[in-house]
Amino acid sequence: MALIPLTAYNNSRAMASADARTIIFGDVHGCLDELQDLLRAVRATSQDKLISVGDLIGKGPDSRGVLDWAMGTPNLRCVLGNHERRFLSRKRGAELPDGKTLDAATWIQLSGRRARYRNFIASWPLWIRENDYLVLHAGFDPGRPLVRQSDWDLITLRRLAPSGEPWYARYRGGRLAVFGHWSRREPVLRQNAVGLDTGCVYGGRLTALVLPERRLVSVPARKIYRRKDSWL
Ligand SMILES: [Mn+2]
Repeated sequence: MALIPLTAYNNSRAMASADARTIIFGDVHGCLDELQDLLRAVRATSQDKLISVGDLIGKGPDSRGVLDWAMGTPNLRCVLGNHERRFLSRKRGAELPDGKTLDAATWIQLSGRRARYRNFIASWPLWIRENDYLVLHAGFDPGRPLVRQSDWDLITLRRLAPSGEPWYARYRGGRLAVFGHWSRREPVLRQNAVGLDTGCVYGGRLTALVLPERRLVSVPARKIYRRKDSWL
């Protein structure tokens, strides 16, 4: 499949455009410094539409700061990630299908304002669909419409059973699907799908897709916040 004609990792050419832009960014995981670096690199303004692919929180150094920023940013929309789902479920007897819960350090970072954060996150949708793009956290089975996907797949799916293929390899839709969740050293770039999780919390990069020009912008992690033994 042909690649999208993107100018990858070109941070120096951020264009000041009078037209409304949509800036979709990858999994932040509490990396507030890098999020601010990224917003500077794309020269984000209050006129831009900002969209998070989810997993603003979890694993990283400052999930509280990221959520406070999000709550104070009216031009931001977010889809739900599995780490937000863990946060919403973190109470006795509310185990998720993967048996995982929000990491203890993040839970502590959010102390004192958890009810406010919970109310905020509870309003996030599982996907955002516009004419030209679809944003979701992880993936879906392209053989079924979005409304017939399980919530769990939308926030965790990477590969299709039984083939084991990445879900986006089967996606034939014309609408650009933008997702996160599957961290890789390089973004997934396909004609109709872009994966933005470039593993910032693992010492990789935080990456955004700027629409309509389909330009990628990324900034490096300032440090390795979480070790990961192997990643693609
Ligand atoms: Mn995730």
